[in-house]
Amino acid sequence: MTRRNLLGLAGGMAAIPLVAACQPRTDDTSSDQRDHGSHSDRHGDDRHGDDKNSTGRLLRSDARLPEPFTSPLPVPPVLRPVRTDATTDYYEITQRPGRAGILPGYSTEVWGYDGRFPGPTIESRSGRQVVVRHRNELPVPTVTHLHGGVTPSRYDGYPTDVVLPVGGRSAGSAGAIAHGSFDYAYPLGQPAATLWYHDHRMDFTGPQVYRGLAGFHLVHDAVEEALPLPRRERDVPLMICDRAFAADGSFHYPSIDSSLTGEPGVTSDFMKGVLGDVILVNGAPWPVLEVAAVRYRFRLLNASNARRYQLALDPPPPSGTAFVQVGSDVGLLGRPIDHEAIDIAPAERFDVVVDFGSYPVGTQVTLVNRYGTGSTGHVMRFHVVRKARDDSTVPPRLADLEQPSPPSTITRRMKFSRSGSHYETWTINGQAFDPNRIDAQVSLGATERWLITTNADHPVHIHLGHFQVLSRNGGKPGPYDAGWKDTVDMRPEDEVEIVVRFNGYRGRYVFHCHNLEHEDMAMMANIEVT
Ligand SMILES: [Cu+2]
Repeated sequence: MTRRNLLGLAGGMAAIPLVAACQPRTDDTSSDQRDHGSHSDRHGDDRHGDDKNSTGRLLRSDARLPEPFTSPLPVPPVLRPVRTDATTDYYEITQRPGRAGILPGYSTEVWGYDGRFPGPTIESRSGRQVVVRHRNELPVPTVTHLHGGVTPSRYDGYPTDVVLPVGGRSAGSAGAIAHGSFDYAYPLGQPAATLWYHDHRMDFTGPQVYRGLAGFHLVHDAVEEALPLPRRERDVPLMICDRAFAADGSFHYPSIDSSLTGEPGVTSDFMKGVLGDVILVNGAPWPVLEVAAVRYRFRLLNASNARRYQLALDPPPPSGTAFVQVGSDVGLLGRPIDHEAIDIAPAERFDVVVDFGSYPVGTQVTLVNRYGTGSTGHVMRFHVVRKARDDSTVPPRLADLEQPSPPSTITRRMKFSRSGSHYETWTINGQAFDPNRIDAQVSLGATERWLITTNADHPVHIHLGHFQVLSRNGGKPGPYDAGWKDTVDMRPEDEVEIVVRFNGYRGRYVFHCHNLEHEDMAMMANIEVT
């Protein structure tokens, strides 16, 4: 019997209505149970007060948690290249354990890029190649994926293409194995965008990202630089994620084997996803940022394993809209879009401008999460401390957005659901991930029309292929679907039609759910570009 079957018999039980009535109550969200034909197992109340807008289960911290809005917002340092030549910038990152003072009075071990969480930010220029030598000084194999990158297959971070720890022995991985370090080469022939890099190790992505393996990679280009958007210290990346902390201040995660060297996966009660009760921004709990009463550009990234957020400002600005969106996952929008609030699913990015100019000096503006309650209902705070000169604006036109012409018929259908004889695992079209099976054969340069359906909250992420949403549930795209994307937020029972283009490179790539617990439980499939 395989691990997934074992997990299934335990974890799948709750999905069978007759049995579920006898199960102990949990604070699982109920949303993904609709497709099992009965509502009798839905939990009417929620003892732990978490939201119904994420598929997952709340894990409570045992550590003493600080008052919110007491830590200053950290901004990850920008990494300097070790050398550059006419075409390429070369970087070196060592993945290693480090210590971080995340909660006051505690020291937390992180597994970080250069021992930091978040990792250092890489800033690069469209059209200039970047080579990052990743050295692995962690006790486990790792794989690094540049999320949103148009990258040759060998460097894309395929889940079995592991980098073994320095001095480590091969554990029989099925992929390409590097010993101690590997040079990831990124051509970056793509427009300005907020990309991010994170671990992608087969079966262990959830716990390895949770321990800290995530960082920003910003791409700039001439189109972006010609725009009068806020710059420098007024262009701030915000990595939002939730965590739980054990009594000793360590990250608390329900791994079956916390060494991450043996049995993969989480305990069966967390197979829907792990939700923490502490919201971190750039690694600090509910931080505060002092701002001038001017415009700021915030690159919002949801780096959570499973949590969705609805972000809003409290109080809302006295005039104007809270957020003016200027970019989506993989580039600038054609025109800005006003949002009073933003729904953001795991792995999505929203590049937004917030104008603090209409708030009186002295105002405390809280970035709230309307989908959370209690400790998860707020994210961070902006303190408007002074007036300042503001030369920035958001112009009515941002970039020339290509509108791909989709084929007239659906070329592929992808159903993301929990399935198997006892709903034992997360699958795509009923199948668990198999590195040896090609699920979609695509011609290089092809434009395809995909119809994606879901039974729970599944943020669907495609490697290599960027896409636009054509329709949502038979109607127009949703308010958060604009622009070129690599991840689409799908709610239970959603049906989303996309047009996706596979440009750049031949080879094998994955697409998967970016709820990392679902991904680790095999909700992933292969694309082969030929
Ligand atoms: Cu999922």
